[in-house]
Amino acid sequence: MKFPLPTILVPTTLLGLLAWAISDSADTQLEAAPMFIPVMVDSDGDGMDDVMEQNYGTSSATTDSDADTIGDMEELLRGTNPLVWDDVSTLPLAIPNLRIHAYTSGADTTLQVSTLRQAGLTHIQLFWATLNNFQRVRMSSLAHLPNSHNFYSVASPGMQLETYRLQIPTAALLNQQSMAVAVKGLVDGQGYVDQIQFSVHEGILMEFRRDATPTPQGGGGGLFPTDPGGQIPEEARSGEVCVQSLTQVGSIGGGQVLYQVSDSFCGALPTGICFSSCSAAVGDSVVGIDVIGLLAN
Ligand SMILES: [Ca+2]
Ligand SMILES: [Ca+2]
Ligand SMILES: [Ca+2]
Repeated sequence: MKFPLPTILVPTTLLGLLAWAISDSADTQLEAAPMFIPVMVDSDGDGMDDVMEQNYGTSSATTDSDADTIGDMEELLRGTNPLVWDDVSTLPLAIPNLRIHAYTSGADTTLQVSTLRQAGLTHIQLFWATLNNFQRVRMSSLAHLPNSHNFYSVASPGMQLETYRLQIPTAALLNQQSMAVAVKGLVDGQGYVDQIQFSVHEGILMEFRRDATPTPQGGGGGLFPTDPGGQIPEEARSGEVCVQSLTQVGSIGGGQVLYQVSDSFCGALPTGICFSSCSAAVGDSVVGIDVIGLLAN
């Protein structure tokens, strides 16, 4: 069986940054029972919900998992690793940012839009894309769904962390094999956009993380299940993630780009999963959905 990754958009230059050791214990089968942790619960009040903390390996009992004085969610927005101690005296000053993250617990998936800013976040827009459809999501159509809007103080002088959370039925994401959600907004008056790309494999909702995924080893991108406690097929190996290098071979138009898998392997990353068919994907052609590209048209 080929590993279906029709939505993964991975600039090869980014994957060139990835480096980690292959785990010797990679053959361990994951036998975890499903865990249903309530969504939109942030026990330590750092702007990162408990399920999201579990997904990233951070602690839901302390705001600053690595005790470097920068909070866990603030680190994700600054691009530093919340699991690796950073010397704040040598770090560049924080700059504004806008990010979208997702996590699943049971039947619920939460989309979280987070911003690190001085003055404020305005003109927020959400966009939704599948292989056949691209649309702006009307906020009024989401008003009935559980949501929250919160503010947090942060270590960066003069800045504040602001989050919007929206709870949607996981089933709404599972009925598409490939999809992407983008957020666009003005942060301190400047335009920002971010997107999260999903793919469904054997009923599991997966997200692609392209940037510094927090791990004790450093970071990297790849496919991760959005539900840290969900059932995973027997062919999947826990503690690893399927990493693919994609080379662009053509443009289809309509925001879709054709890639060929030039490299594909299982790499050790806590909370990741890898399928035995991962490496068999080399040579496959895949279609990437680029919402940001669509927005630029
Ligand atoms: Ca938290
Ligand atoms: Ca920290
Ligand atoms: Ca850190």
